[in-house]
Amino acid sequence: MDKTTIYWQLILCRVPRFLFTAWLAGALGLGGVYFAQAQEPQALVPQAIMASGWARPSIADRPTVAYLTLINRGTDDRLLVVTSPTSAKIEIHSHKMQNNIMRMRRLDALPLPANSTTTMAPHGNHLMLFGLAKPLTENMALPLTLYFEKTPPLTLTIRVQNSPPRAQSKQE
Ligand SMILES: [Cu+2]
Repeated sequence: MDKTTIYWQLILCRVPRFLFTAWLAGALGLGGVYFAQAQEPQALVPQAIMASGWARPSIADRPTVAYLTLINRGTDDRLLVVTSPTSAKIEIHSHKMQNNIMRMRRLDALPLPANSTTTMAPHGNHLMLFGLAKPLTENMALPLTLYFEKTPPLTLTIRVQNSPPRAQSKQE
């Protein structure tokens, strides 16, 4: 075995391994760029948000409350506006204890983190329905349209009932 053969063996054993590592790193790097580019348009694709809920009967036409459960299987989003033909104005409220007093505060938006379920419930976040066209009575169907920051609007019908439903109404 002459010196040249040993030299080439070294080249073949060491250098290609180094080159392979460099190529792999480059390929992964390029792959990352490729996937980032490939994934970007997906943000424009509608994300799946499902909603269900219930509303409390109103006392005459006084404001009443509704509670939604929102399942976000897409990316981070926010609930911005809720409308209903039965209500002149709907606000998203938080409900917190402050100095032993329950306080409601209007929220500009309700965060809906990616891959999570956001639940409104008594003594927590809720919808406040103002200016009812007619009193809400038990078993009445209440249509709602939800407007999100990213996801297209979602219309659903929730039921008016005195207590939380066991099986909540499904998205339409
Ligand atoms: Cu409220």
